[in-house]
Amino acid sequence: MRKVLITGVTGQDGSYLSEFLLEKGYDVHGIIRRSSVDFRERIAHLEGKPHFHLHYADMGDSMSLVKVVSIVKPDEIYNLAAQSHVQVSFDSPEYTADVDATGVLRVLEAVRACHIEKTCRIYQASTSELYGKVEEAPQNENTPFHPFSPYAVAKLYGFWIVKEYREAYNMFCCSGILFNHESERRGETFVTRKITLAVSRISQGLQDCLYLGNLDSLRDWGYAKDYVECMWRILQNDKPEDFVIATGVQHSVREFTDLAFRYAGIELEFKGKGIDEKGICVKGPEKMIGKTLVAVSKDFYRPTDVVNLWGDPTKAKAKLGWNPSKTSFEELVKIMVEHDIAKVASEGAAIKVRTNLAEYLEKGIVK
Ligand code: NAP
Ligand code: F7E
Repeated sequence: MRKVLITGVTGQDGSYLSEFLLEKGYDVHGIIRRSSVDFRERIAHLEGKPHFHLHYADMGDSMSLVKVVSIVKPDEIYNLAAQSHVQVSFDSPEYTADVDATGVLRVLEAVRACHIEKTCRIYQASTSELYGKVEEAPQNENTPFHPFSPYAVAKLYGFWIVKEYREAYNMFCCSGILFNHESERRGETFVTRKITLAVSRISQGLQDCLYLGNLDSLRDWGYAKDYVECMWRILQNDKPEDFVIATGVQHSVREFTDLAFRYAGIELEFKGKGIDEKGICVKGPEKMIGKTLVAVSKDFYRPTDVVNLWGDPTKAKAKLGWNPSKTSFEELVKIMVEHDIAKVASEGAAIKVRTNLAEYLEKGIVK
């Protein structure tokens, strides 16, 4: 039975990848970090399965990583753990560098320290944020990098150290340069999930208005469930290579918002420009008509923003046989809205009382 170690197993991608690899017949080991509360919502349904195991370690602690690698002796490692929020990387740049840059080095060195570098294949979660202030569109494996946030700069180190270990030590380690991928398990402060949760709350009378930052920002959004399959395919390739994983289709934050509201039965008209732009309800429940349901807040603007991400998945299609069009943009938005409408219907009132998260998000206290 092949053994796999996943860092970031509690995250969006880690949870889908665990499900995928368990179905493929792997013995799946995941790294979790110590916390004062046990809150592992995304993998709760996997805990207790005979081939799903959890180990404590931290990306900031090389000894803990060496210990887990020496116990598991994995055939494959998927390094997904990261401080993954771009805005947070402006607030905590040093921590982001430690986890997202040096953390990658710690994983590679743990593999060498355990003498499994000839047999263990390593996947590194690289990102389209590396293209940052883009120099061409669409972006492919040969497009120059121009990182445009502390997160992207840290991930650039991760990308290059993986390439260096491949060349210096002949290790099978490679990067998936993944464009944004979303799902009903996406963290609640990333823009897509923030939108689908807000749409669900607004449509159920639990929130008045959704405040966003740059509505013109363009992203190539795919479905996370489809993308984890590609991570696995990258490690099954004959030789270690880096791949762009994207849908090849681009949409703006405004388009995502508009469509999400439509799936909840509300039509918007966007009026005004920049900070003054508003999304006004023109069709939907009577009491909402004419109301501003979307507004722009400077709180959600970034010091530098990446605004034109558009991936070219030609290489992944040709060499890995991966299908980038499995889930369309429209299907993705629908899946997320339908999920969140049901979630808010069952928990909405409780959420409001418990944390006022909707209000925090609305006022920009949580970004
Ligand atoms: P996510 O939901 O934010 O999950 C991040 C994971 O990393 C969580 O399991 C988190 O654990 C763990 N982690 C963070 N700091 C850690 C530390 N110091 N030690 C151990 N574990 C730590 O991210 P995701 O969306 O699944 O993304 C997975 C990876 O792909 C990340 O590296 C991200 O940067 C990269 N990426 C994501 C996208 C995307 O669109 N989703 C695109 C390109 C690349 P806790 O649960 O304990 O916080
Ligand atoms: O922002 C704009 C924001 O935070 C997308 C991570 O998984 O994908 C993710 O990073 C865009 C940006 O994701 C709001 O300015 C407008 O232009 O959802 P996001 P991201 O920054 O693209 C990449 C590939 C990763 O690697 C990362 O780990 O949307 N935007 N208004 C907003 N963004 C947020 N979060 N909140 C807003 O209110």
